[in-house]
Amino acid sequence: MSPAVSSVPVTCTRDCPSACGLLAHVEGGRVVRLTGNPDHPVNRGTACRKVPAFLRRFSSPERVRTPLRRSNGAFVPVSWDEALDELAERLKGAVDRHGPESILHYMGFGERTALKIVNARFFALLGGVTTLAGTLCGGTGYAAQSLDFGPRVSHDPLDLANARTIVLWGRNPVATQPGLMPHLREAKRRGARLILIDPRQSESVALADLHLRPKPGRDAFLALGAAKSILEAGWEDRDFLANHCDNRDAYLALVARHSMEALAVACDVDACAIRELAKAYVAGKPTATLLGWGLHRFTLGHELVRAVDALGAVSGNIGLPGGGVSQGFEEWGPYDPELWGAGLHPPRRTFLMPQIGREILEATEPPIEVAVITAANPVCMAPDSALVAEALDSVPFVVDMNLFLDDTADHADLFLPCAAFFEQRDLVASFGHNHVGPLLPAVPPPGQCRSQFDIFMDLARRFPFARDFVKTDEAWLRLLVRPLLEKGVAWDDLWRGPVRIPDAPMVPWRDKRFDTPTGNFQLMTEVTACSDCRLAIRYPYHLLTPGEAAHLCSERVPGDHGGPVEVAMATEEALRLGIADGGPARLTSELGSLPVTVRHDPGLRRDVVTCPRGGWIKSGQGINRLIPDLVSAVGQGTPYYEARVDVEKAS
Ligand SMILES: Nc1nc2c(c(=O)[nH]1)N[C@H]1C(S)=C(S)[C@@H](COP(=O)(O)OP(=O)(O)OC[C@H]3O[C@@H](n4cnc5c(=O)[nH]c(N)nc54)[C@H](O)[C@@H]3O)O[C@H]1N2
Ligand SMILES: Nc1nc2c(c(=O)[nH]1)N[C@H]1C(S)=C(S)[C@@H](COP(=O)(O)OP(=O)(O)OC[C@H]3O[C@@H](n4cnc5c(=O)[nH]c(N)nc54)[C@H](O)[C@@H]3O)O[C@H]1N2
Ligand SMILES: [Mo]
Repeated sequence: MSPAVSSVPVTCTRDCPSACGLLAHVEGGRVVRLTGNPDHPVNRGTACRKVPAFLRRFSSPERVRTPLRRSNGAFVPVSWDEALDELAERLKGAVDRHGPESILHYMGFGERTALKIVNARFFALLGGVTTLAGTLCGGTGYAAQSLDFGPRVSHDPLDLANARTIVLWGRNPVATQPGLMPHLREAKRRGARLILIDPRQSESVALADLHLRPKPGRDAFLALGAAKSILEAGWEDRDFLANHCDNRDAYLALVARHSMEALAVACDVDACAIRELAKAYVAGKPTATLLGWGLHRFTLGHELVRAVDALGAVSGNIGLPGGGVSQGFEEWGPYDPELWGAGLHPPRRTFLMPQIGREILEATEPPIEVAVITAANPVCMAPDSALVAEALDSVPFVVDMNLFLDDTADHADLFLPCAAFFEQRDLVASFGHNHVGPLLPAVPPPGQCRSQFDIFMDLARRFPFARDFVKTDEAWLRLLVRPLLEKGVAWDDLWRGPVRIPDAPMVPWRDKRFDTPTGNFQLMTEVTACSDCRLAIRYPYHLLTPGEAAHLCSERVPGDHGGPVEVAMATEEALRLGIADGGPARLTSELGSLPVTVRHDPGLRRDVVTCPRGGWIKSGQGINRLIPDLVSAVGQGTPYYEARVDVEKAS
């Protein structure tokens, strides 16, 4: 018999770089509290404000507890056997009649644990279905950093202990990576200086000794300006530039081509502040730059990232403990690449995630017959939501695996209710640090909910490849973690608490040998001239839609929506338009318009309006109805923050 009271080590699987170690406190067969695991070296016992809300969310009446099949427009409960028999039939029928590429597997970011790799393998075994290329999240920055350094590697967040200056560049950890806070607070206590670069006064301004507010999408000019200032003062790292970089002359020519005044105008930060930033990169060394996901969301996002990488190089912060230009980590990096590499995605058709709506609608050879959506809410979160909804409605059979009936569920034919994170066994790596944490089933899933792993194993029993594929979670996990075991991690240790990936560097590129074709760091050589486009005249405001502290993307329930989208606008700009604080307005883009409430923000730039991402369409929000489905020039990312809008007072 298990004790009536226990605490089980688990790891948060929300789509957040923190991937915090948590303890699930179980009493009377229920998780009564989730708290930070004091043994986790990154979050160190802390837990963010969303954690108690998750607990309420997972036991809320809105959570779906039985499989649902749409019948005459409405969902009705069905048994698992009915649900999986029909799904198997549909999948087999699609393969037989139209080939495996008539099936789309849309894998979202709701959970990227180790066993999700096995779910994806199911589709590879069907013969290789249509999968996704590109990303709604961090593809641009990954691709940009990989051009400069070779495949992206970041400083371990524990290396922040060595930094004298920390630059949060387009990143907002107070809201979006609370698990990093112990390290930022400790750095501040030690006297480290913190600089925030963000067009808005984000929550992280509370940490900042200096806040620069560039015009959105213009950070490349700011970074070039800081580099120019360093070069003019003769403070550059000459050894690094001469011996470890390619393109030095072209980069220096690029910097020389622009006057400081022109650069200051281009990013709309005054030259004095740019010089102060330059000084922080040199006199304040080691300077750790944490690039955020805010920089990815531009068509030319790669230039922003590469210009900051180059600033790190010029200032001598690359390969330096406490320095570096860091961005993220690979969530599947610790697992066996034989299982998640090429074999996972045989060379078959891919659809661009940033343009998923039009990709589905335009597909002819073959058209999509079955779409299986796992841990995602694309109707709400992908750009041009109306087109995504239309696309799903054109697919004969849409399956949604989730916990809640969100905007995407409205377009599904079959809904399969999944387990929450502490109701299953799995392993969790992070896109924000180097630790792998355990997930143990603190309690069983409620009602008929099942883990996605379980669902795919049961589904696979209906296919001829079952013999090799159907295994226990433990058997699959042992295969997945082979590289960790080979590096000396003990299997049992993986289940006791967080384990550091043994060969993950604390300080990458210390030897100044880079993973590029020449072994040198690649300095950028071009920045696209900025000229405001035609759209800017009709739609004068940049629309930024960052994450909000209270919710993780669209993970909310209808009751969390307090009315229309709340848009922040510079106070003087709102007053100019005659819109009172809390007053109604219309937000209009080239795609349409939305009723909103305007909140005055004295700290915001006048050319920017912002609102959080993630509010549901059916609760009167759905900001992605206004955001066009562009693709970034490098890395197939999604330039959400390229969206332009107008604001008008509503009566
Ligand atoms: N609470 C909470 N946590 C989250 C999320 C959430 O929705 N809520 N989302 C999760 C996900 S999916 C991700 S990818 C991460 C993202 O985490 P972050 O890296 O923090 O990304 P964002 O919130 O998109 O944007 C960060 C900041 O970039 C700023 N920004 C926008 N445009 C520019 C620009 O041109 N230049 C500069 N310098 N800054 C700019 C925005 O104003 C914003 O404050 O957070 C994760 N964590
Ligand atoms: N306007 C705008 N839109 C954006 C962005 C932006 O900056 N601006 N940022 C984008 C970013 S960074 C991201 S990452 C994407 C996110 O895009 P999505 O991944 O589509 O969106 P989420 O809201 O994170 O949805 C995750 C879903 O997974 C479900 N889920 C959670 N845990 C589990 C589980 O264990 N099993 C299953 N089956 N489901 C589970 C949740 O209930 C939720 O519905 O959105 C993007 N959308
Ligand atoms: Mo993301």
